[in-house]
Amino acid sequence: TVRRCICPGSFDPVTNGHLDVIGRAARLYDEVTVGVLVNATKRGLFDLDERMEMLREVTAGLGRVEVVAFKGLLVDFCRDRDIPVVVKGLRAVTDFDYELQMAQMNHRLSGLETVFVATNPEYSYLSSSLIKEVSAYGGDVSGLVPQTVHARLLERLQPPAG
Ligand code: COD
Repeated sequence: TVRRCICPGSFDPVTNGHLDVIGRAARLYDEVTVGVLVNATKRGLFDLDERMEMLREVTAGLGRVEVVAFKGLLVDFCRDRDIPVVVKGLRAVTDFDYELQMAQMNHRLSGLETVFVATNPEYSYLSSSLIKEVSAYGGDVSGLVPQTVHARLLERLQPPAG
């Protein structure tokens, strides 16, 4: 049998921290679905298509990783696709409360299991929102996001010269 898992998130945009978790999930499971949340109320810096395009570019080399949008409850999406496990990265204690709540709720709703991987300390302070904030004020985030994301951030955030 094929062992499947999902790495869900907003990925606005994908960071090296996300990529670390996705890569490790790909080594633990036969197939990884990267589930990109369609959030109608929260407008991101990048629209859904851009977020998915960046994810596809940076996961292309991993194999057996598919990038799919989902809306509604994660448990419903996982039930439809026969995915029994969520893989999440735990960055620090600050993640713990919320992640534990979601894991317990998801388990209660459908029996969906959550597996946590301890994040690479090199990237454990990274979040998409911090990346956006730092680059918006001209800070250098190269090395913290994949090259293609870095290029798009510069293009998106810097006013054209002249
Ligand atoms: N290092 C390692 N892992 C990281 C890092 C990092 N630096 N940053 C983020 N991650 C991992 C974490 O596991 C994180 O949870 C995941 O990547 C996604 O991060 P984001 O910021 O892109 O995504 P979030 O936090 O906006 O995603 C939240 C979900 C989409 C997973 C959640 O809201 C959800 O499941 N929504 C669907 C609706 C639902 O079912 N709600 C009820 C939940 S009980």
